Amino acid sequence: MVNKFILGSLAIVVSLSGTATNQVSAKPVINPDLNIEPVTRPNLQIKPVPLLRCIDPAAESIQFQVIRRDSQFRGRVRITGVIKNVGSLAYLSQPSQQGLLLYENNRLVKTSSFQNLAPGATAQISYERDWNSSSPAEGEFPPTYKLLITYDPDIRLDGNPNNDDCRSSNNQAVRSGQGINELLR
Ligand SMILES: [Ca+2]
Ligand SMILES: [Ca+2]
Repeated sequence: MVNKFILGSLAIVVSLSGTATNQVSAKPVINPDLNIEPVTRPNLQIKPVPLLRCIDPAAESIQFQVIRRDSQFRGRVRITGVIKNVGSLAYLSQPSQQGLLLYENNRLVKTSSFQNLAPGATAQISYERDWNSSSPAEGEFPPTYKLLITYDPDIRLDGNPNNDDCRSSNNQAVRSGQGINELLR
């Protein structure tokens, strides 16, 4: 029993030292056509790149879905805005300090709120309406949808660093309603 254990341990040590030897014995490859001396840098170390630790709710997508079809061109559609915390830290806040807005052209058609978002977690806002892809207002000149994340103006001064979005440039998404026409034709 003891001997087996010692043998097993020795095998692991031999195996590990073999791996280590392979790593440290790697030598720089020098092009023999070039008459240069290899540069020796014994103290050179590769430092790991620090991960960006960041709380980052972002407007991820605007999705279209036909929820009722009345004819080839007509139906009822759902427009859904999706946000996602694309950062590596959780978003932790109080209710009503942050919200979602969904615009159809310049008209605000839906508001919604969200609160806490773990890294990778999502929240949604949805709006439904009738649609006729053979009409001028929708088929020929479809409206544009815009999803916005909004915050209280004083959210950076509220004493809670866990609700401070590290990047505001990704808090908006825009998509043409032409995508709905492609579903109703
Ligand atoms: Ca804050
Ligand atoms: Ca953001």
